[in-house]
Amino acid sequence: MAVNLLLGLQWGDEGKGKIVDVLTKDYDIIARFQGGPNAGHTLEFDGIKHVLHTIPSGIFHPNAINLVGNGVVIDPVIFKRELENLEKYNVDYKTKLLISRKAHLILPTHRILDAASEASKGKAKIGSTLKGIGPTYMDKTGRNGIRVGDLELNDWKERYRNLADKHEAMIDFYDAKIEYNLKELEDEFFAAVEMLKSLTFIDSEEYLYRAQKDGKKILAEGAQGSLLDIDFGTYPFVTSSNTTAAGACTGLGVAPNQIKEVFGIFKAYTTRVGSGPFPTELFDEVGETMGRVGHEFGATTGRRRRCGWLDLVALKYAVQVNGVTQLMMMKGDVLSGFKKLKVCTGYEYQGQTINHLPYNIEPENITPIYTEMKGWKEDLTKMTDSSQFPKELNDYIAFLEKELETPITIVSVGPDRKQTIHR
Ligand code: 2SA
Ligand code: MG
Repeated sequence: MAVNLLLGLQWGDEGKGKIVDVLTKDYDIIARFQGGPNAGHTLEFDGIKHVLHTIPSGIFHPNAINLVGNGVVIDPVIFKRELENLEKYNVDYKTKLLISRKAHLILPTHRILDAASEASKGKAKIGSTLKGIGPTYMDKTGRNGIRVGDLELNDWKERYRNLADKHEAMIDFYDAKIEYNLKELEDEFFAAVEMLKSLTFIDSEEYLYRAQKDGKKILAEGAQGSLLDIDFGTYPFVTSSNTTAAGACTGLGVAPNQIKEVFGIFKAYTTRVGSGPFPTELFDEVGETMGRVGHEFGATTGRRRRCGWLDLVALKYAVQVNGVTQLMMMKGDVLSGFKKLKVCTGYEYQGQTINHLPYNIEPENITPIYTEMKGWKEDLTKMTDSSQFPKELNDYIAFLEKELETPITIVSVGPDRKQTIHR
């Protein structure tokens, strides 16, 4: 049996959590492969909204195993809070949640370093979620990190001290005047580590290999989005992991030829939270309406998300880099009532029209070229079958499928599990 992969094709917040939750019934294992508590995956069912950060979005289903892979970075403090939240809903996480020994830990000083780095950049800041993601991946690639498996060793606290001391010197270097009480943060951290240690740590690449041999169905769940990928995103305004398909191989130990379907999720418009270029961003009432109707606020930080029209140049790039086999369109319901819809189908760049994503997409280099389409006025949120779709929505979908050369197999018409239409 192969591994299917689900990932976001824009700048995150496409609705990955919701779709993983919808698809979980067909899988035995849901596995996260990158990112960490910077993610905010929102699931809604039975009138309750749940936000997950590090825990895979299959956790609410009775049988699926949820795996936190080696590519993920874990903040024990936030993880503990997530677990406590699950207790309220009687989720048996002790048996359903497994953690890779090779996943790296976010230390309290990583969070402070993140804040200090951001403060030192002034206006050029990345707009990170301040969860310590960048500094933790720096320690991973710098070969200084502390991994989950280290918690099973006797000297891990010594290693912790050495690294935290080094971080303190680095924080001083930034001279960012950040106030913090390390003793308090460490007390909280060590308590959370104890809770983490009550969970099952595994060699996840071996576990997944055996699971595949046994015919188990595996779904790899991406976080953030393709345009935030450390290599292929809008660098430096990106996150510090590979959010694209290749990240599932390195973040889980799954071989490339084991990946079968690649589900690419996108919003019917575009949003971005944090700094960085966004060619189709709207600064007018239309963008404001998208944000208001779509409740576009960060699920982790509460920050307002920037909104704009769908950018097919960027989306095509993401489909290409990921080898997407099926598309899923989210939040089409938010566009109901717009008289005209615009879709960016090219960029004017250095006096030419181009259809690919160039090295530099800063607004001064790019003017989006739009194709206008007629909008639909019908409320989509109560629809249960694609036969109920208005003609204009069908035209929109058909246009995207043609441009992206990939079928759209799911159209989401609202945040609830039930508001999901298969085509
Ligand atoms: P970081 O914290 O180092 O990964 O930030 C680097 C950039 O990556 C962006 N980023 C995100 N963008 C969208 N959604 C994310 N998750 C949360 C959500 C974000 C939130 O689901 O809403 O609540 O604000 C996410 N995580 C990281 C980030 O904005 C930086 O541009
Ligand atoms: Mg999100």
